[in-house]
Amino acid sequence: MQFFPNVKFYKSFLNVNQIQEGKIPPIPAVAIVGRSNSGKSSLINALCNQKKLALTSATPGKTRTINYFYVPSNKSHYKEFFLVDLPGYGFAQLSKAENEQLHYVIDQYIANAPFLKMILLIMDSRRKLEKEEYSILNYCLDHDKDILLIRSKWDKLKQTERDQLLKEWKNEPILFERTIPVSSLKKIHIDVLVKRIIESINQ
Ligand SMILES: Nc1nc2c(ncn2[C@@H]2O[C@H](COP(=O)(O)OP(=O)(O)OP(=O)(O)O)[C@@H](O)[C@H]2O)c(=O)[nH]1
Ligand SMILES: [Mg+2]
Repeated sequence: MQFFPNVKFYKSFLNVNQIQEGKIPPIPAVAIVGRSNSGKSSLINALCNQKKLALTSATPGKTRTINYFYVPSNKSHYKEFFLVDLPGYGFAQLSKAENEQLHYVIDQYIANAPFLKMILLIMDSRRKLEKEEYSILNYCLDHDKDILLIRSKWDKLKQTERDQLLKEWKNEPILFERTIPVSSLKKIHIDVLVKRIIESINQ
């Protein structure tokens, strides 16, 4: 599979309390979480091979709600599931209180979302993991949640820079086995990620 066909917008929610069991279909969710402007919405579009399914922008803070997208089953390959676009954290123009509120929404989502099967933690390939990423990563590892570390905007790097980063990442085996460098723009490794998501959904 190269991408997920026929994906449709399902619903937006302000927080996890609005996403109650019984009110949404009991099917797995795969959520994309990461810093503002890291490429979450672009990744949804690349995974679904659509241009404007999830709204993207060069201005950070575009996605402000928890957006659910419905992925219909592909009978022989995978069951139906939701792809979830979360608001980004760490957006400098927000006040401290607003950023704390965003972290609260995201943390509550990760801890309490019904049927949450997998988390895709996305970050710009050129950035180092910071306390926010370690906190999400450690939470998922401690709570036995399936997590992948998606390194975005891989197209922006020269081959020598890619080689250097891959060498660095290999020094952290637990992270490296979960790491997938991708480009939503140039469709690099989107098929690899599709495969990993299907494996998780079918488990
Ligand atoms: N070169 C390149 N640019 C990308 C890629 N993915 C995203 N971008 C750009 O990065 C910017 C932010 O992308 P979004 O997908 O809106 O990021 P987001 O994480 O959803 O941002 P928020 O909703 O604000 O949290 C846009 O200008 C995208 O075009 C990529 O793979 N390569
Ligand atoms: Mg977004």
